[in-house]
Amino acid sequence: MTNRQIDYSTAEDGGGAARDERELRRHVDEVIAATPVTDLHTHLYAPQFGELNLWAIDELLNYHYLIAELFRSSTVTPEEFWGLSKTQQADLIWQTLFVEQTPLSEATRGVIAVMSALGLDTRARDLREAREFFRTQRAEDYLERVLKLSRVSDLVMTNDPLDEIETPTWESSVEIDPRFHASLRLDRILNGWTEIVPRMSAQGYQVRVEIDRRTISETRRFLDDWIVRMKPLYLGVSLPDDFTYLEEAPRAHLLRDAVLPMCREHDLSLALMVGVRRRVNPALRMAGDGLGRADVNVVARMCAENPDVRFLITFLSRENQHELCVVARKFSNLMPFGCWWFLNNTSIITEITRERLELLGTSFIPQHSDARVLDQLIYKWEHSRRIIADALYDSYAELLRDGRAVTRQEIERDATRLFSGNFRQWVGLVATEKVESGVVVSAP
Ligand code: HDL
Ligand code: ZN
Repeated sequence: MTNRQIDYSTAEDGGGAARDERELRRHVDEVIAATPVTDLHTHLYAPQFGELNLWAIDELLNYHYLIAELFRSSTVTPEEFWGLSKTQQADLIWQTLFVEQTPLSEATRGVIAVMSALGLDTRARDLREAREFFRTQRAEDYLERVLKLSRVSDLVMTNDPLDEIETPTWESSVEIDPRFHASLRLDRILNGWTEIVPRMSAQGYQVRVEIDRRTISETRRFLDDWIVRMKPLYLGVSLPDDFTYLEEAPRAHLLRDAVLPMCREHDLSLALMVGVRRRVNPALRMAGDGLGRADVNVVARMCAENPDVRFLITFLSRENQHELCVVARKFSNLMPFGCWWFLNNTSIITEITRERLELLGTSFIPQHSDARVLDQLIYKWEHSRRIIADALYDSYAELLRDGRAVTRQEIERDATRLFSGNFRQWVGLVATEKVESGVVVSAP
């Protein structure tokens, strides 16, 4: 890594007017490769959460993206698949998608990228070598190796205060790895109120299916207690494509009278992830969700009605992305983030990142991993860094053609803002690291 300060400023500034776009490309690639990431949305868990912390080849291959792809190429039915053990499922997925076929999808290429990064045979006929490798890994050493390879300095979990497997860890006094930050996920409350009332009641909160004043105050007490316990960086919820916020159903009532007041009281952002159509094919279980185009104006209305709340917003439909950029130009309390789920593919990340740079400059968060298995950080961030580097390079090259070069420091500033600064500032998380002259340094 060179520390040589290449000054791209124009001749009149006295700097060396390096017009060599190859030099520019090299500096962009070096900076993007070295810049630490704060991964704002994952389904990973700190090691302290035990069985919830998923890693290694059998978990990698049982990713629900791969399960959905399996059924397109296998005669095995979902019912038969769910009857197999996890290792049998992984063997079937490996044989079907990686041996009998060329792994060209984002999710299959991702497994290849992880295996390659770990020095494993990516053309193996079976999983014996991979399983033997992981059997010899100490969990804590492997965690450090994955965070180093992916250059993820911090990540945010998706935490559910009504998940009976997760809550005992929060209720114990165990110290959570400080690199794993919490977010408080509200899906069960906002999207499944009727079903969740008994479980909230069992936790000692006098809530009723019919939402009255007492239920609202008890829901706020529930949120208050879990915010104090989890110290989340934000509150989050996924919402269907037909979300309107105007409906009188529990969701809008709870959002308006319980959740948004809590955001204000605790100065917490609200992450809205809009456009999921749950259980399009229930037989596929977690792999059975789909998407739909949503109404971005609903989010615009929420930003307008709640100017004192900061929103983190992502949509699941490609068709909503340009609208989201335009709405973000209208509301400074809206931070667009990520290329979520079915958008997390090279062709679409490329399109979304470029239209965001063109419409928003660097005032957005380009990506989150949504990783469910620790090892996925390696490929999800390698793939996205490559694409973001291309988009940034082309933007700088355009700027150069328009008459202004960039310095190495400006590239580092922009990359730090995109990969961590925008998010950390939005949620009030003190910056810890940034890249300066090619070296990762602690931020002031
Ligand atoms: O609702 C969400 O947070 C989604 O990301 C779902 O968890 C989905 O199953 C997923 O893993 N997408 O990547
Ligand atoms: Zn997710």
